[in-house]
Amino acid sequence: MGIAEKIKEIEQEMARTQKNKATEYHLGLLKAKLARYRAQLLEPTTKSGPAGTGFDVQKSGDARIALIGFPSVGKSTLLSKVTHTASETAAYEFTTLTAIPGVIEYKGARIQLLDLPGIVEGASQGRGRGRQVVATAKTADLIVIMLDATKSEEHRRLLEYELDAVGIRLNKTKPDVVFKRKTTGGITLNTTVKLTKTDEKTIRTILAGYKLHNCDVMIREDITTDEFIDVLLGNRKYIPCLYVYNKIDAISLEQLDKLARQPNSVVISCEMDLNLDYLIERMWDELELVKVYTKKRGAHPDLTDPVCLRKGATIEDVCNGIHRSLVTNFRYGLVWVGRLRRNRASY
Ligand SMILES: Nc1nc2c(ncn2[C@@H]2O[C@H](COP(=O)(O)OP(=O)(O)OP(=O)(O)O)[C@@H](O)[C@H]2O)c(=O)[nH]1
Ligand SMILES: [Mg+2]
Repeated sequence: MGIAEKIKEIEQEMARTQKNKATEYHLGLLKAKLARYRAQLLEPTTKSGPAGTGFDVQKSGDARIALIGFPSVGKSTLLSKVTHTASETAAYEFTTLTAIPGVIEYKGARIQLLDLPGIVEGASQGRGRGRQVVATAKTADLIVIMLDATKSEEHRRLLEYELDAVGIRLNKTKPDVVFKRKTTGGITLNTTVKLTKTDEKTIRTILAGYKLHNCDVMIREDITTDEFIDVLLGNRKYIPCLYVYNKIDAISLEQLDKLARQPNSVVISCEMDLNLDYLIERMWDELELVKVYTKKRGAHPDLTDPVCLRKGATIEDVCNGIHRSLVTNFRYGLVWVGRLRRNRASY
């Protein structure tokens, strides 16, 4: 039996199993097993070539945004509208077969927008170029899930499932759990909050399932069983995500209103140039880039040429953004803070 079938079997068993106190333990085991098989699926196999690797497109600019969606939702149309992609005059007349980068220049930053082939259900398990697409998505600073506003909402769920299956967590923060392996001493399990979505027994079962008999675990958040498995596997990517509904020229006002009110969603029409400026603004906000202007003593800073960095960047990062050798001779810096950005959590 192949890994894909094994995964299917476990998923079916999980769907059959009623969720209650008595089965929680068994479900925990199944979840751990599932996570292991999914990890195996992404490992390279000699037969099907190098799996789990993305398209070979060099990262450039200050951040990367990946466009993920079913075929024909308008990903390539969007790329051609908002970026200066040279040659591909009518790339959207053909279905996209590889990753095509474009650059958005906005507020002094250069943002790479990656147009990717459309994915279909089963992408994470290697159908079509799907696996390569989802692997590329892992390298992005922001994922844009592009949807056809005229099509079913089911598509959104399917795409989320495919990304989840390869370890991408959308719009989530890393669970607040400290996990340390040890060589001896057994398991020390501490919690600072009451666990309502999982329990100690399930957690110990999962640890045993991974043959982790010596470790320190400190849980500081009311996590789920899945989140605990994420911590153990440690290779999860926590990436912000915007849901972009295209083709709003073809739906009713009521439908449009409903879509636009969903969290993390933007409605657009590439064809009619509706809301594209707002989309870029939202993408920029989600990336949470910090602009740093350097200046000479006694002079005004040059406000046209910022060094763009991720949120949480240090002065060392600023130095490295200017020149690799700068940091070795660096002694101190003066920092003026302009505007504090709004907090994502309160949004
Ligand atoms: N009505 C309408 N049609 C659109 C809009 N944007 C794109 N389309 C049409 O949708 C079709 C598919 O567009 P593409 O940009 O090629 O879609 P894609 O997502 O890149 O497709 P793949 O590369 O096959 O994955 C084209 O015929 C576009 O003209 C829009 O805003 N409204
Ligand atoms: Mg395309």
